[in-house]
Amino acid sequence: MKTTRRAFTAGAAALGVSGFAIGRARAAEFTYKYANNLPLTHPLNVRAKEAADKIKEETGGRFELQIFPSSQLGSDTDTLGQIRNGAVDFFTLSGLILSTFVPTAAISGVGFAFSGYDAVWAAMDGKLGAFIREEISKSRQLIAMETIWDNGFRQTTTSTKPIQTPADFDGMKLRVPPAPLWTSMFKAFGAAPTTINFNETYSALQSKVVDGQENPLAIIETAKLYEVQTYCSTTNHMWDGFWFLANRRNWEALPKDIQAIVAKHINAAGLAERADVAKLTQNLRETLSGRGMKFNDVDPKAFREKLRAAGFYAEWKGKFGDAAWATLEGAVGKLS
Ligand code: X2X
Repeated sequence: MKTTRRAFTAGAAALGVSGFAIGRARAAEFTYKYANNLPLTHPLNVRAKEAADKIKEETGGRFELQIFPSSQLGSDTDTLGQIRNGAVDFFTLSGLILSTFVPTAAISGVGFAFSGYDAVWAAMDGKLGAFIREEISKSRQLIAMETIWDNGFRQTTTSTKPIQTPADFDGMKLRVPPAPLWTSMFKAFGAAPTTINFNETYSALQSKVVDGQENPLAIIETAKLYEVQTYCSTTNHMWDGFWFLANRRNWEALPKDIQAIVAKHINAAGLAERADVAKLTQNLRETLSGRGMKFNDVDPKAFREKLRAAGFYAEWKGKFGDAAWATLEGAVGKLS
């Protein structure tokens, strides 16, 4: 939702009130809301705050970015509706959850697609990222900033047992984010996935509604999931990122000079956040072990074979279509 100082001043003039802002902090000409689902301590919010301060300074106070972390404005599912209708101006969201509106956006989450971060950034800052951003733009309601932010490679945690082989997933009540590809992947592993928005995940694990979940170590740490989970198995089953989305109408209502300043600082913050997540993750296995979590390493081959045998790759190649799948394989090589 945006308020412009011109409308505000016009309103004040109509009321015969002039110089309304005299003696008070001058209201920004544009005040935009940015929502996300992560704790304040996650590098994403640290860097977003830094960007907001730089934008306010460089626009001379004309643009204010109000940050609403930890799903304060609603769950991911709710907030996707709000950014589509313009009630929220910006929202960082996994492409897999976005895929309920822009189906192709889930393609970066295909199981075991990326061998490591070199492959991730070559793809997401290259043709695959451009392909997905174009699909988002075709939606007409949203645009995505050029730099995708890092969530990370996802690991599996449980309160009941370590995951050593795919058979350990059989029948497991596992929380997954609200996205068809997540449900499909863990059904293919043999689990019993339950869709729960992130803002209800801690309580679902605490009350044993579900026995496990999967997330990067930086999320397990900053969301304190180690308090309600015991085992962490390094399944590395997929990489996930956050598109910095804008409501198209509200973005286009900004003057071009302000758009340029906002985009510059948000994209720079995304790059800095990637480095922060990488640095933070380096020591998190030790940190989380110190908090009582029991780690085990997993050989991905058996898990990737389980997905192939279950028809997961064939299913999603059909859903995404040949052009998108060719763009993915062009970035990461043949996927079985
Ligand atoms: O919901 C999740 O698990 C999270 C925080 O990783 C995402 O936003 C996809």
